[in-house]
Amino acid sequence: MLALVLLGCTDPDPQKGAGKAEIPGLVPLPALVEPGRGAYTLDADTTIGAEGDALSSAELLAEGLRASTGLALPVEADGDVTLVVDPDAGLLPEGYTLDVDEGGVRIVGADAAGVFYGTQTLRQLLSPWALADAPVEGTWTVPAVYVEDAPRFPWRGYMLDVARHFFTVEEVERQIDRMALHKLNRLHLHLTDDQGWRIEIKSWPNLALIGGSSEVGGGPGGYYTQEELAGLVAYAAERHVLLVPEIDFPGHAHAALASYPELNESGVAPELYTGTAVISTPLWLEGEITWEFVADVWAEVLAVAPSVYVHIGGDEAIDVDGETYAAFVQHLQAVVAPRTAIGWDEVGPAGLAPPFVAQHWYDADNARAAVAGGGTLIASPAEHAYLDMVHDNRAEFGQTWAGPVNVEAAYVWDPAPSGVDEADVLGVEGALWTEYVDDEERLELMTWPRLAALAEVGWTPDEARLWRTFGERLGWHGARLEVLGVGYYRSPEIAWTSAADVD
Ligand code: TNX
Repeated sequence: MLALVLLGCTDPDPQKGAGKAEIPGLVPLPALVEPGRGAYTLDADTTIGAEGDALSSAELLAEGLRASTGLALPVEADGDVTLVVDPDAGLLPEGYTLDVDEGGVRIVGADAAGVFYGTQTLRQLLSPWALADAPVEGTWTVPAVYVEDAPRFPWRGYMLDVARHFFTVEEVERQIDRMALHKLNRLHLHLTDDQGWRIEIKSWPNLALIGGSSEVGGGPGGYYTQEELAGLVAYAAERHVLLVPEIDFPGHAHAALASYPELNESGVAPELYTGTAVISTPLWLEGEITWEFVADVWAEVLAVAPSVYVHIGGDEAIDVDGETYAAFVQHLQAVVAPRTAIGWDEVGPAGLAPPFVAQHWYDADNARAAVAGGGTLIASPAEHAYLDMVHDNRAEFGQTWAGPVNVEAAYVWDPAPSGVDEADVLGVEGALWTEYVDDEERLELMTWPRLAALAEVGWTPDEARLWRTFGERLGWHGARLEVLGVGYYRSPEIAWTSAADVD
């Protein structure tokens, strides 16, 4: 059934038809969108119905819509907007159906995540102003439609490098909210690097106190207490986002070495590093203390972040010979077991035991080696998925080594590198490295709208994706980002709709 209707989605104008409701541009595009006739309008009497596993999505939906519409929208067992989890509805994992007619809205999810994604589609079917965080005048009409939807990939991620520049809990929470609207479900926090250590480790307190005391450019840096990180884990989980912590070893360890003299072969701690160039100081792998240190760090991180997947780093271990590197990343895999280890693509040929995941960023040979060794892939090829690359040649800052990466480059690509089956690809992740991203304004400018393009690569069936129609939908989506207060890059490729021009 799904496959049949998908064909309909390649029609350049699937959403138009005589007498049919006009459907606003949805991002990411659902697998199937069939416009109906008429509409349902939220009003003072509208109730939201949900029980059990659907309840938390109902509360979040109601909370958001109350803020913008000023309507009461009580959550009750039965409602005009009904949310139901039904594992027997024949839906794929994270999938949902959404049915709107003049009598109301019904969302059925395969699981709690499916219901949540149904509510995200519902938010996009309303006026962009429904996303406002304070009451606005508006018509809260939902066009009649039938949506049947499920993601292409289970991994739809965003990596934020909080090590080169630190971002506060509130700043990270705002990005989680935005991820959720785009049906993204993995927040990968790059917690350590040469320029900073951002997570409190109680058995090695100087990591945060010294290693967390600065950042690129010499600013004050910062770190998350374990309690704060646990709070972020919970905040993300409520929005069906899994927080995946990365502790990057054995390279990129300068901040750790600067925090403890005894972690250095010389017995002397180097100065903190605040430059933008990648230096990738490696751990002292011959030192017994290093192995104790690594075990202590991971024991505490694993206790705070319950994710099935954790990221062991493994990139750019310049100056570490291949054999030593392989033995060490294999050791890291054992340290984090039974969690599934993810490493940057250099772990591909390093003999990790399946199951493991390689995050492909640079070298497709490494990615192929990972798959040959029984691993799966997260696709983050720099020329499509690196959000620190300049958008275009007008950019005033950003990396250029794999760029520019414009919206089209972020949208038009295949997550499976040549020679790899899609079945071996877990999904897609946009990565924001922050050497040149020192505040939230720049963070948003680099992340959006490209992360919206990547979200669609990760969610929408490939047969239903078309660059031209995506551009049109994204133009409309710009009004949503604007209402949310996202300072996104006005890519010249897109005809942006201004929120002021829509009801
Ligand atoms: C490469 S990608 C790195 C990062 C830099 C980035 C800058 C990867 C695994 N390593 O350390 O921040 O390039 O674009």
